[in-house]
Amino acid sequence: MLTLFHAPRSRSTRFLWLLEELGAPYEVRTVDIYRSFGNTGARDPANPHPHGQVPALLDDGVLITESAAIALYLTDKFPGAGLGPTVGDPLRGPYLSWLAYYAGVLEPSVVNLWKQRQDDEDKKTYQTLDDRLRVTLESSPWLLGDHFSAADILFISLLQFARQMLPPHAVYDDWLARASTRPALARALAKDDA
Ligand SMILES: N[C@@H](CCC(=O)N[C@@H](CS)C(=O)NCC(=O)O)C(=O)O
Repeated sequence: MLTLFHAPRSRSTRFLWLLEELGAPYEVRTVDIYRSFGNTGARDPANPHPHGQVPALLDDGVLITESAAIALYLTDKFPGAGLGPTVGDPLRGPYLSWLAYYAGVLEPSVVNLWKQRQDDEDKKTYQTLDDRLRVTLESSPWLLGDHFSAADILFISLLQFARQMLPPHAVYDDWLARASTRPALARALAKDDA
């Protein structure tokens, strides 16, 4: 059984979405977390994440943390759902590249944006993100072409919190609008606070 350790309106909400997309059986354990905005909450002893954060996923006793790792783990575990190209698929390389770029390049800059301590490197990251995403989404509906994937979930869920990291542009509005019509997202949002 999969157990998602979750806190409402946080980075774990995206995994409600992915798990709903996958049609995977799972249970949710809602835990408290420290939230620096508002200085509320606290590390929850019931949360197995080594840093007291969410998301954390337990799969029959195996702990997986970090959004990009959880996305890859889940799409590999349920390949039939077609939400992440598997080894041997020519799209595996682009898929891994988007996941690693999300975690290694974009996340640190977005944290700086939230903490209002952006420097020139962060601004360069948003510029290159804008260039790269625009080229991709002008020619295809999703990051990997015609097929929606967990990579879209990572980026879109971040954009839902930090739309200001990219300039206004129809290509982004259309991408977010396409995602917002997905029934799995509606189911996830209904469970987010439940
Ligand atoms: N790099 C981690 C970031 C996880 C993270 O920062 N989660 C926030 C919630 S959105 C959290 O748990 N904060 C509580 C804390 O840092 O103590 C990931 O993507 O999974």
